[in-house]
Amino acid sequence: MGSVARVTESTPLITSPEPSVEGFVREYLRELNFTQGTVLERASTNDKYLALARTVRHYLMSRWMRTTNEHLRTQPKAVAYLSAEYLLGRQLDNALIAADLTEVASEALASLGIDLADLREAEVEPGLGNGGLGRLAACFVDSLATMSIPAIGYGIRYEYGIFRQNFVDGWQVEEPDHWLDNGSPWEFAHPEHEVTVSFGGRTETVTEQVGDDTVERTRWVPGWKVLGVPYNYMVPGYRNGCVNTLRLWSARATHAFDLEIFNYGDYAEAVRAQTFAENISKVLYPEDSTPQGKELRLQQQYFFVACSLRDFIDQLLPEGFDLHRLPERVCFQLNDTHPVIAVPELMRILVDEQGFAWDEAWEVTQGCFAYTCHTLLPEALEVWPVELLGRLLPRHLEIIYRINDEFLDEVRESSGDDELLVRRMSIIAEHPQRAVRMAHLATVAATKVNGVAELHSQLLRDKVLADFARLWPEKFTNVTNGVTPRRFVRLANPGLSGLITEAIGDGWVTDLDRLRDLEPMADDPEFRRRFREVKAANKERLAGFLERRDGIEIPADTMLDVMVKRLHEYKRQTLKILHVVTLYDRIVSGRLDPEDVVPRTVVFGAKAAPGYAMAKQIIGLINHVGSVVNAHPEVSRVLRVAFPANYDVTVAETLIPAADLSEQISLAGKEASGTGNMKFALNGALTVGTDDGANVEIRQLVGDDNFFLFGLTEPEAAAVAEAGYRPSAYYEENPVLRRALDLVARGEFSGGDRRVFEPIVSNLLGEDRFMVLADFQSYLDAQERVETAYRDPDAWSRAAVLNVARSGFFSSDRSMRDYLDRIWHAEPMEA
Ligand code: RUG
Repeated sequence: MGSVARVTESTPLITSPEPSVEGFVREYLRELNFTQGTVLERASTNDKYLALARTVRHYLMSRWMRTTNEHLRTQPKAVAYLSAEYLLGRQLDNALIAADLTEVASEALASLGIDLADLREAEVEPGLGNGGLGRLAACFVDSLATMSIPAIGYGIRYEYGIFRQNFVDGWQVEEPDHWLDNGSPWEFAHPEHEVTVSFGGRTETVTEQVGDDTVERTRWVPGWKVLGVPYNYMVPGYRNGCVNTLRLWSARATHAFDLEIFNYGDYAEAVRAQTFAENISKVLYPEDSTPQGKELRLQQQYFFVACSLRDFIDQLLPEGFDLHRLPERVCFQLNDTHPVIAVPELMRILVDEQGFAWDEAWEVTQGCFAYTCHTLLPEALEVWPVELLGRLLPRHLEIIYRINDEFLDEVRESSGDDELLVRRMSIIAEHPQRAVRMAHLATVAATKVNGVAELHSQLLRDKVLADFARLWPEKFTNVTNGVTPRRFVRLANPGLSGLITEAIGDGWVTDLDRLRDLEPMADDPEFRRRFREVKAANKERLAGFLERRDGIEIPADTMLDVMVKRLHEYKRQTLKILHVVTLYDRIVSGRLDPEDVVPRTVVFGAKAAPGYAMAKQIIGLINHVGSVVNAHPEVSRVLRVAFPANYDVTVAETLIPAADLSEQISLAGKEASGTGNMKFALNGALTVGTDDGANVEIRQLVGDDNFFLFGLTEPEAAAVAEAGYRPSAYYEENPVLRRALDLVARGEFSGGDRRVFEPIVSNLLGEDRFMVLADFQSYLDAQERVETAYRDPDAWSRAAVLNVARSGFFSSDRSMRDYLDRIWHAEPMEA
């Protein structure tokens, strides 16, 4: 514990260069020649990009070192964000704006005949997350740095991030994501800080003499070990002198293990052992909301939290730190259930290694953890079979059992031995197999439990974790998600950023509430005209991007209707595609004159988990409908469908600023929050949405007139389900719905083959768990209102400007303030 050298103010630091064009050219050529080992004339685009990334690093480096030293020296209370996913997006532009270096770099490169825009395109984004949860973690670390909060992000350096999606005949095909292949200039490996992580084996009881007393202690005798090597990434705050650290762990075989096997001359076995160990950080699990019980995934979870706790204690605390005071120094924020195994790990460290009494250790542990739940779907709450957890982490299972025993005693005491309640709340589930409920463990251990939007937090309290909320009402709180305005407005939408800054100054970039000052501009015709110009230019930019990247042509002058998010039945991409089918059907059957249709381009972006068959079917349906619609001479004049493959942060940054209409159409009570919904509103798209997740707050803030609400509310949906939902009744009663579903069933979009989309049709008619059919008519009605509104460009852009002006609440800086006030109680460092 506490192996940190004492840090004093006088620790010498190299100072980063002052930004100037000549200076930048010098630094750049030095990187190109000395580090990249090439000359300008022979340098590939990748060489030039790598040299640029390294040059930009120079300008942030002394801030990073200073921030790190200040944290070590002053030992403030820190936030340690534990997350299995970080969906970072490209780093170059973010680093450039943080260091206020974009113009200098662009000019310097131009003087060497290089276009900055070309080098941007060379960067491969690290896709170390599946979707909203991972992107949220990336927004949060950005905001923490921008607000000078002492914080460290901990996670896994997956060698392969989220798969690359390709379409073959309209069906999703997954390919590995070789994101590290061309070099990764933003990371710093620190093998000297490697951590040993143990697995397997057994536990034993040993007797120790402590003074005059003989005490019995449990000891873990592990079966095998791996090493965790940390890679540090800079997390630069926006022009505030603070650069925090994101520390991602990579698994390696232990040296001793290798050597022993080598000594026996078994090279193949040594390589096998190495592969086995390194598999732990090989791939990101591609599930989102539907985790499958994979042993490797549990290994990953334990691996990264064991490394992170060890690292925090050994590297960030001073020599001899009294761990009783750990809650004064850190809050470990558990991002979903993935890192929850950190709870028994801290108990193990305190009890087994540090000799704490159980109660003392539990008090410290409870003071150090907080838990964020991100779901309402029961299948997304992780459970680990006792057999697996006991085999992989035998000591941790014992600790979990003891935590559970003591917790259930408390439940019995407070409930008068209500055994049904005890069974419901137990950390151990008995059916269908004995398993550890990680959400229960997290809730029992955490000082606070939060949901990610008001409605979500309320449903956690009232439904998912209701028994716990009754026992500990004060434990439950809400922190509505947010998104970083730096990446998703300032960087992604330079046109709008310029317009806003011209109107109200640039303070909004770090104080997004200031967007309120734009409200009067909504009534200024000239401002609205310029706002429309920006939107039109963003559509042109998108059209160029899709043509270059995917060979997809979209008209740049139609209403841009966008649905981008993971493919999941609860998110209801099916509802959107049924709307497209309905428009197609009306035009083809002559019931709707194309002249009366507001021309629109519907853009989808979505990856399906590779093992999620229905999601992949839906992707196939969207692409097949798209092909037929786009090929139809009359229909395609007013309706186009585009589905660029491999939706990622980079695509989002071009797509969202161009959107007119944001599709947020999940069944109410199923989407925890959503964060895409916030990005669209901030970029001046109007939402067509249900009363779900953060849509509720968006609508409240932007106003009913500037939002297209439809669909059942959560209590209504619950009542329909309670009464026995019969989707076929909607089909029978609604001829428009019937025609749309019949077209799909008849094979209109599958070359006449009825079998292709039969699983979708029969699922909708038979079960329809997410009530697509129940909400269909209401959705069509909302789309009619959308069309009417869009016909009046002036009124539409007024509503769009109001969306921007009233969405400042959705900054992740505000989310951080809420976490600080309600959960973390940490303070910013002085600039
Ligand atoms: O599905 C949720 C989104 O509603 C939410 O906005 C996001 C961030 O809070 O997290 C998503 N999520 C949930 N991703 N994985 C899970 C599984 O628990």
